This record gives sequence, structure tokens and C-alpha cells, in this order.
Amino acid sequence: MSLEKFVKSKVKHSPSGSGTTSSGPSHPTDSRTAMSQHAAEQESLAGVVKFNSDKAGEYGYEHALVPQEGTSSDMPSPQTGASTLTEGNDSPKTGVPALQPAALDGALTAKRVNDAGQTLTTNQGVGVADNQNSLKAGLRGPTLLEDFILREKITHFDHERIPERIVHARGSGAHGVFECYEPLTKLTKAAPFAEKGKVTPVFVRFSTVAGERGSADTARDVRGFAVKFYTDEGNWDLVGNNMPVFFIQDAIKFPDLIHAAKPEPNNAIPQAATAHDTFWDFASLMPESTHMLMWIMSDRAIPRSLRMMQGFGVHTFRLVNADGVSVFCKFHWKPRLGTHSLVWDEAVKIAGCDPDFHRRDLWESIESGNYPEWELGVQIFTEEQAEQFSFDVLDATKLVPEEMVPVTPVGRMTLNRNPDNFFAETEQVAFCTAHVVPGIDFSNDPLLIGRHHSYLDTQISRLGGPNFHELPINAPLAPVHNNQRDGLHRQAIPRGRVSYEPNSLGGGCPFQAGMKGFVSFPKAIAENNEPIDKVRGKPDKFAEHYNQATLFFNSQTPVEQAHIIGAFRFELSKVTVPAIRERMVSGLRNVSEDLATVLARSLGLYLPDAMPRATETVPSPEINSASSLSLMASPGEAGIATRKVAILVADGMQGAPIAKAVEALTEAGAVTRLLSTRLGFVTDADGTRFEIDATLENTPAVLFDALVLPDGADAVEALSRDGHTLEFLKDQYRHCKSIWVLGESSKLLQKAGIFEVLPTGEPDPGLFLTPAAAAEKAMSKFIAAIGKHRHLQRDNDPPLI
Ligand code: HDE
Repeated sequence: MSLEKFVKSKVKHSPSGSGTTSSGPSHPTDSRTAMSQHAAEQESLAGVVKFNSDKAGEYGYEHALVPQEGTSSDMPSPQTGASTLTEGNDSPKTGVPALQPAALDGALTAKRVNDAGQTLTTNQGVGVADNQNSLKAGLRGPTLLEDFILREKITHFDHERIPERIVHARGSGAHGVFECYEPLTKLTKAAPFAEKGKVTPVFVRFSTVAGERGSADTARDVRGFAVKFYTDEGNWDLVGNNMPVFFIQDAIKFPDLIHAAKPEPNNAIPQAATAHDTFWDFASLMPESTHMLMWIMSDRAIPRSLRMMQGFGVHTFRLVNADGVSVFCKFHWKPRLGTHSLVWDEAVKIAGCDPDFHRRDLWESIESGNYPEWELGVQIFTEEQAEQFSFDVLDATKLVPEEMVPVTPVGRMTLNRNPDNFFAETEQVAFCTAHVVPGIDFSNDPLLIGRHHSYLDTQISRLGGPNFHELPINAPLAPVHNNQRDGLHRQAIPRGRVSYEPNSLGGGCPFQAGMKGFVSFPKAIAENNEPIDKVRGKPDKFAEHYNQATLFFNSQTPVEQAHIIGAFRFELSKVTVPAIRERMVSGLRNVSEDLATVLARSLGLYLPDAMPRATETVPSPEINSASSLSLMASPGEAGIATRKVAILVADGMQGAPIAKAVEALTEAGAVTRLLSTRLGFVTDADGTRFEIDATLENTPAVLFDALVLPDGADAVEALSRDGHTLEFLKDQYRHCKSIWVLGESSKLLQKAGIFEVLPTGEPDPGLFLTPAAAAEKAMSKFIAAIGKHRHLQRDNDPPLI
């Protein structure tokens, strides 16, 4: 059909020619033409609205507490609200008119591209005949400007990068689901907690803070733990960290903190590290950061896996129920695998041999069906309870110990799907603390309120305009209807002429939701008509900076304390200005005399005077020790699932025990890899061939949780001739991992200088020397030892090996 015929077949043409868009009759009743009928319908729609009957409800306190739902009128016909009378002239491009309410579809399905069996096209859908050669005047002649295919391809390529996040640039994400245990309706009307078993889709992004997009995963740093819940009442983002407190108390200090922590501005050194002058200069002058410093100097800052770390909402939030009753709430994510960390020497080496260590671990565990899980817990307390605490719950440098307010489990999150495309999903996802749904609200934490502004604002330059919410990964599953219009990269095509409210021409739609929408909790700012001044300042309770830092330090096991001291020593030894080191140590005297004394000694300093405190009235803390703050408090419930075991092999080894070990470890959920000097095969003493998975050179010891060494004189001899073997063994030993030494390979231990017992003379709980004949019996002990993660009895500073 010709285009002319196609159009004619659909449009109802006016018998008296075209109408007009510039004026209308005083009483439009004519229905002979489509335009006049439309005008009559619009008149009847507008005519029922004699005045804005909602106006009176905009005033007064009662109305403020209970906002009214807007009024709306039914459309005389589905066409009344159309943008154009020609909307029925549908083509494959325009589609049939949406006469029912419709919104952009937040589901990713329609956006997913599958190229299977397809030919290459330009962005205009034109087939590309030749993707190997640009268009030239003759084979050896100049390339022609006319070559739109070349220019389109190169131009797009030139603009592929977008600005990285100013903080948390390095990250990895995954899709999953959140399942509610029991209805939480007594506490909150938030959609994800409405029913037992209710499932809400989520997207999670984990990140480091200071490093650039390509920096190493294992840097010492806080980890971001941002969860986007696609609830049926809109998106809720819980943008947290893997540590429950923060460095600063007021958002206005955030740019200072980040400028101090990022690479120094003169030479852009160091990458993804706080071990430099400007960070410690700032930190030592900001005593409120001391508590957080204890956390980032602890092993929490170098997690073994993103799957093995806790998450925290950090701030005090509010839950609000359907009756408008509110309680305070702190959010906690607890990993099913328990909390486990790397040791520093290992983290540094992993940064070299696998900078994508955490990203790979997350990806591989999801690909292999080992879906990471966290339990969401809430700490609930009232404002009256909070008043009694020795610290202020609006101060993000403080936590509420679980020993004071228990954590109640409310649901489980499972990450069960990797993204299709890193850029489209993980890079373009845009979190914001202000993305909340009815039932979740804020406290007055000044850090939190500042964040609301920052997250939205930063996306505008990072994602190129105000329509980033329409990017597939950000689009809510709940429909979006509002009068926001236009802007760069707009995708929604709103139907109708109305983009304002109140209106009568759109039947009053979309109208305000009233109590069905988000109603901010009406928190009283002042009691009993107290005067409120506009001020810049902090409450007095914020001035106490050390009690919880002390609580944290005192709650650690000795080995965790030793690691904290080691981390401070390392970081401060990288500082080039001794006065900064001294200032930092003087602040730490207010946390722990032991910590400060050992540190001063190891930095070659005289113990400085304790730093003067910002307050003379130091409240006594409720508790002096909280075992929940130790990493050891959550060993996890998953045995050795996904733990990586290296099995060193070489020609002439005793193959049977190795085959059995592979079988038993795999059965227990571990991932085994056979390693040798070169790829290919090794042949055991009986002539059986074993295929090698990786080499000692390309996959060093730090990438494994445990090690098996084979029996067989020839194999041991061959392995001992490869320097990587001893390095491998030394690192496994130094990093306190389980090592199983079969028969002859005890010679490798001797060569590496490793003793069979601890320096105390006690047996080493992670080192098993087994004659080949007894291998089967020892297997279960080895598996149990891997489940312990590490054998820190071997830990020594400086290292024994
Ligand atoms: Fe953020 N933070 N932040 N932050 N933050 C950003 O937002 C900011 C803070 C956190 O995976 C930025 O989209 C200010 C605390 C995470 O995409 C930016 C303040 C906590 C992520 C921003 C804070 C966080 C960010 C950069 C002080 C833990 C990564 C890009 C008031 C509770 C989210 C972006 C992702 C990202 C600002 C403090 C966690 C610039 C101003 C406290 C997990 O908007």
C-alpha cells in the first residue's frame, strides 16, 4: 500500500475541510468533524471543573498531616486525552494508541538485545556490507569523508566512556531477590515487608571508595554495599557500607574527606590507598573520624570476598507504619558465609596477580550456582530510648551495639543472576539515599540529609542529564506518571497536551496520591514552642569522639588487635611528615594506651601527650566490650563451599590420593585446581594422566584458601626445582591457610623452612602431614580445617616465614 493510501484509509477527514488550532466556537457542540468532536469533549471535560476544589485542602496543619488525594474526572472518550487526532494512524513504528494508562516498562526484557543469527548493521539499522575496509578513492587513495559507516563507528567509539563515580568508582554488581520472613506491618508499611514470603527484585553494587574505576579490588578501604529494591511502590535504595560508622558527622565535610583520601593532587599518587600524607593529616585533625579509622585499619577493610562481608545502612532511619507511628531503625546485612578477611600481605599480592579478585569471585560464584546470601536485620528503638543513650543516634560516627539493641532478622537476599552487560547495568545504576518508599523515612542525621542532594546531583553529570531514571537498570517496576518533561535523552513519550497540575484538560491526571503516596513523617522540630535558630553547628553529644573507638578495639580478639596495630604502622610509615604521625598517635592515646604505645615504638616515636579532647564531659559508655564487633563473631554456616584449593602435581606423583582429595573436596563444595609448572598433563606413578588447570606462575598461592602437596619422590623433586613451589608454600603458610602435606612432600616443607609445630611447641592446627596410606582418614580433618578459614595461631608479626 502506498503511504498516501495507508494514511487515507485510517484518518476520518472533516467534511468541511480542516479545523483550526488557534480559536474555537463559544459553545462547541459540533460533532461532524473529528476536530470539532474533540473540542466538544474537551469542553465537557473542562466544564465539569468549575473551580479547583482541592485548593482549600492545601492549607492548615491538619491537611499537612493528611494530604488529600487529588480529584479527577473520567474522560468522555479514550480519544479526549490524545496528543493528536492522528494517533490512530498507527504504523509499525508508532504502534497502536495506548488507550489504557501506560508507562515506560521498567522490566529489562524489552531492552535486551540478542544478535544471534543477525547481520551487522549501523545504528540506523542499515546493513554493513564490509566491516574490514573504510571507503577510499582507489585502493591506495585517501579515505572519503562520505564514509558514514566508518564515521559512525569511530564517533560512537570516541564517546564510549562516561565520567566515573567521584567516589565508589570501582564496583561490581548483580541481580537478585529479597524475600520477607514475616510481615513487618506493625513497624512499617514499606512494600517489601508487607507479607510473609513476599519477593522483591533487587540489584546490588559493591564497591571500594577511593580507587579509580580500574583500581585493584583488594585495596584497604571501606566497601560500598548499595541495594536497589524494585518494590511495587517504587524504588528503595539502601546505600550502605560494609562498616556501620563513617568518618565525618556532617555532609559539608565530605569533599574535604575525599580530597584528603584520593591521590594527592600534585602527582596523582597513590592509587586506591589511604597510606599517604594528606589522608592522615586530615584524619589526625578530625578526631571524630577515630572510630571509623579503627574499622578501616581492621581486617574488615580487606574482605576475603564481597560475599563474606556485612552491610550496614549506617545512618539511623525511621520505619513508619500505616497508622503513622514511627520507630528508629538501623539496617544490617549478615552474610550466610560469615565474615572473613584477607591478611594484608595477601591483599597486596592479590592486587598484583588478580586486581579483579572480588569481581571475579562474585561473578564465578553466581555463575556456578553458589548464590551469595545475606540476611537483613533491623535494630529497632524508639526516640525516647535513643534520648537515653550516651551517644547521639544522629551522629554517623557512632553505632548502636547489638548488645544494647538486638538485631532482628526480617528477610533474606539472594544474588542469583549476573548482569548481561557491565556498562548498561553496573556502571549506569544510579543509587540515591532519597529513593525511599512509603514506610521508610529519615532521621535528622546531617550526613544523611546531605547525601540526598549529592546522589541525585552527581548522576546529572555522570549519566548526562536529568533522565537517568529512565535508563533500564534504574527504571522502577512501579509505573511512573508525572509532569516532568524533556531534558537530554528523554525516552518517555507522554500522551496528551497536559504537563501541569492542576488541570482539567487531562481530567486532572495524574493527580496527587494523598495518603496513598509518600507522606514525610511529621517529626516535631521543637518541643513546647522552644525557639529554633537557624544555625551552623553540632549537638554537644557529637563532641565525644573516642568511647566507641575504644569499645571497638577492646572487642577485638588479640590477633585482630595485632592486625589493627600493623595496619596503623604500615599506613603511618608511608607518611612522610613525622609531625602527622605523632599527631595521629597522640589521638590514639585516647583510644587505647596499649595501641598508642606499641605504635609509637614501632614508628620510632617518643609517646606524645594524649590529644586534648573536644569535650570535658565524657559520658560513661553503656558497655565496654561487644563481641558482635569482632569478625570472629560470624563464622558462617556454609562449610567450605566455594573455597579454592590448590593441588600441586607433577610427573611421578602418587595419583590415587590426589584423585580422592579432588573428589572429597568437590563433594564438600570446594573448588579444586590442579597446578603444575606448565599446562598440559602430568602422569602419575601408575601411568594415569591428570590434566592441569593452571600454572604455578599464572595462579599464585594468594588466590587459594588451601593447599595439597602430593606424595611421590619424583614429583616432589620436580616441584622443588620450580621456585614458584616454595613461594607458593611459604605464602600459604604465612597467610595461615590449611596445608595438607602428603608423604614425601614433607621435604618441601623443610626446604621452605617451615616447622611442623608452632613456635610454642603446640601442634599447628592447619598443617597436616600424612603418610599416603592414611590419606583417606585425614581428609575430613583437612576439610574441617579449611572451614576455619585461617589458623591465626601461626600469625606472627613480623612473619615467621
Ligand atoms: Fe556516598 N556517594 N556519600 N556514602 N556512597 C556516592 O554517588 C556522598 C556516604 C556510598 O554503587 C556518590 O552515585 C556524600 C556514606 C555508596 O553506585 C556521591 C556523603 C555511605 C556509594 C556520594 C557520602 C556512603 C556512594 C558517588 C557524605 C555509607 C556507591 C557516585 C554526606 C552509608 C553507590 C554516586 C554505587 C556513592 C556522596 C557518605 C555509601 C558523590 C556527599 C555515609 C555505597 O553522590
